[in-house]
Amino acid sequence: MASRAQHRGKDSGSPFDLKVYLEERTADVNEALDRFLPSATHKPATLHRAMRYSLFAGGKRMRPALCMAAAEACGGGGEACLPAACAVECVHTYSLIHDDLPAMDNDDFRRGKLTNHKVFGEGIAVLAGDALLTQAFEILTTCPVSKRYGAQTLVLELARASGSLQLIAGQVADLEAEGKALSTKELRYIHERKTSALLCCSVRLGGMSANCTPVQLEALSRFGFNVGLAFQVIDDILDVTQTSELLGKTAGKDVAAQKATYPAIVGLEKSRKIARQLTEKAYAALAVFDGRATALEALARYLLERDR
Ligand code: GRG
Repeated sequence: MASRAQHRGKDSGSPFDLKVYLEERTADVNEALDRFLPSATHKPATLHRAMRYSLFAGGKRMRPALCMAAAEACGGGGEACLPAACAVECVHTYSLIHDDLPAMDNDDFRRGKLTNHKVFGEGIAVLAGDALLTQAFEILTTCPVSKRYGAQTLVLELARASGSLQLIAGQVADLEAEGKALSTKELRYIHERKTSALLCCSVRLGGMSANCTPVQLEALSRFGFNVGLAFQVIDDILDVTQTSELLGKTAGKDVAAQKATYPAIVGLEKSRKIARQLTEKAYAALAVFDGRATALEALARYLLERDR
């Protein structure tokens, strides 16, 4: 099956339209996720319904989009990058389901809908998260491999980003920091792991799916790392400036939980400045792509300027 990414966009000669780009890539990812996941009626049906409930609840699909845009910047894209794009979205969705549990952030709303445990109960929500994490690795094994990047390299990439030194380390530090005054250095440690690690992994896996050169991989790492940090700073800002309706999740939770955030530590204006500076660093990393990273650049701008 040819992806929409191959039908339109990068070679069409028309000016780049991020809205159309995101619609097309999201449609491709949604179709692929639907193919990769067991059907909602497959036994145990409750579990598969719960996995699909959160996965198709209307997330922004930023990690898959970044993954696909990175592949395209390296001359790849299309079907070849879809397994990596779907794998990172499964890990991301698992982390949100677990993050929303009463034992963690205890949230009732996510992606504009009731959280997984509110609909299916805590036990099934834990298991749906576990199953999505495992599913991510199964999906990743269908990624075409190249001389430079074998299956082991791809699996290691995702395992490291989601493991106890990155994503989960960030969540642990976040939990342990509640109610404490943090320095910006300590807050950055959390943001690097909780958010930046998976965004960085998304673009790296996209590059690997396109057999990128070591120089391109290094550039994607710098881009992903900085965009990831900017993403979390903006997320902190939106938590205090936007409504729950617009965000699709409970706004103002960071303040209520006395969480250390950039706005709480340095104020809103300085936080906006930091997000802009991080985005500038991300743009600078794209120089090696010689104008072929239009989608990555547009995504970085969109993430900086987003209102939800
Ligand atoms: C292992 C029990 C256990 C839990 C793990 C790792 C973890 C739980 C949670 C960390 C995940 C987390 C909430 C990170 C913050 C990153 C972030 C800003 C998420 C929101 O991303 P968006 O805005 O969400 O892209 P959508 O819904 O649009 O996909």
